Amino acid sequence: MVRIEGPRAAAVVEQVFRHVGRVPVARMRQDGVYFGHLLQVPGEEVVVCRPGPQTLEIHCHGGPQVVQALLEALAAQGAPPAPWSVWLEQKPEPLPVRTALYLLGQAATEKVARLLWHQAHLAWPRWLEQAGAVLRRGELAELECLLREVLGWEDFARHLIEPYQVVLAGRPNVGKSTLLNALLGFQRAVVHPAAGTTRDLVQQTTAWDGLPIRLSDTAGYRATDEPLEREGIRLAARCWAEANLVLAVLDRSRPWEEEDARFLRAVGQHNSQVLVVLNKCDLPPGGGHPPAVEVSALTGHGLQRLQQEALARLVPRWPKLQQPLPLDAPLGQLLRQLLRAVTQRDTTAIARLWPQLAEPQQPEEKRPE
Ligand SMILES: Nc1nc2c(ncn2[C@@H]2O[C@H](COP(=O)(O)OP(=O)(O)OP(=O)(O)O)[C@@H](O)[C@H]2O)c(=O)[nH]1
Ligand SMILES: [Mg+2]
Repeated sequence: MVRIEGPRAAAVVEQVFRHVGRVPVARMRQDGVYFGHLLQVPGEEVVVCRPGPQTLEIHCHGGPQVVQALLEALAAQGAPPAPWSVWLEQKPEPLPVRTALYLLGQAATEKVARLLWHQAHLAWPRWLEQAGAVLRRGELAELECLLREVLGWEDFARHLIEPYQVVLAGRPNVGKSTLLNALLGFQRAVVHPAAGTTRDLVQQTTAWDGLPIRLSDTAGYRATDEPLEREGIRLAARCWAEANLVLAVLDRSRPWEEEDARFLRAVGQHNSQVLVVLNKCDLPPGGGHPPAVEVSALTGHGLQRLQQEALARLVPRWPKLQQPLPLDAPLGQLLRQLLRAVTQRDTTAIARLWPQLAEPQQPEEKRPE
């Protein structure tokens, strides 16, 4: 589908399309549908729709050659193709709406896409209208509440696009790499009975309940003099620290040892978000382990429960579909500035900031394509 927008849209389409009944495109009413032929591609039947006064759509069913020929014909009429991001920049939409539409192009799952679509078409337009009315009535305490509620979702909103970092940590041979592969559903990392198999970080992005998750497998944690392995362990510890959640994997088939306690303490020093996982529950228990999520990376037992528990830690609450979200850093920053102005009852700053949020804006710099 090729969309033609602008005051000359009908005149341009007239030069590339002929209606079967020879009715000029200019006479087409809004939401009308015409059937006809492309003039530049003999025999090519297309449907033309008019969703808006200055917007026409040409629906082709040919292959890429037909679309290419159509684009060239349109360009020759003074309607060059525009990359979607450039097209979006020109839309007279308020910042939150445009942000949602922009991020929609980066959504990695259907769930995120649906959420962002709702942000653009329902959640933000409704909120801006409601908050605008509150502001006009001068109810600043109410506006403050509305802003605080939106800003409460910053962490959730950030991870619609940026994956949550989930790291597999553990002593050598507990089955971290096997667990990574099992959680991904394909073999990403090398698995071997020898301890100290994984040295480097092995990362792969997946989705849990429609949210992007980056899983990292790390080198087994132990005291060693081997320089390469030490480097791997150093890298692992850094990865633990940066994670949103650490899955601390223990081997349930071996008896609990002082080394396990030492490992858990080390993880705890790097990150407070730790979920203990007892792997190899298909084997008889070694005994002495604290209660934790039990899985078998080999048979797949308990993996779903592990995912649910991990996700519950990452996302303690889900927003309602109509809840507006601070979708990216610039939007979050603007909302915080506005909140500060509202809290301080600084009407000059509010008058300056509110239009930046609620009124259609042209950005100063172009985003990358
Ligand atoms: N029975 C059983 N064996 C498992 C399970 N998970 C892993 N293993 C075995 O344990 C051994 C070590 O598995 P890996 O996944 O390489 O362990 P790792 O923790 O990544 O080890 P390093 O990379 O050395 O730190 C392999 O022989 C696996 O087949 C499990 O759930 N049950
Ligand atoms: Mg490994």
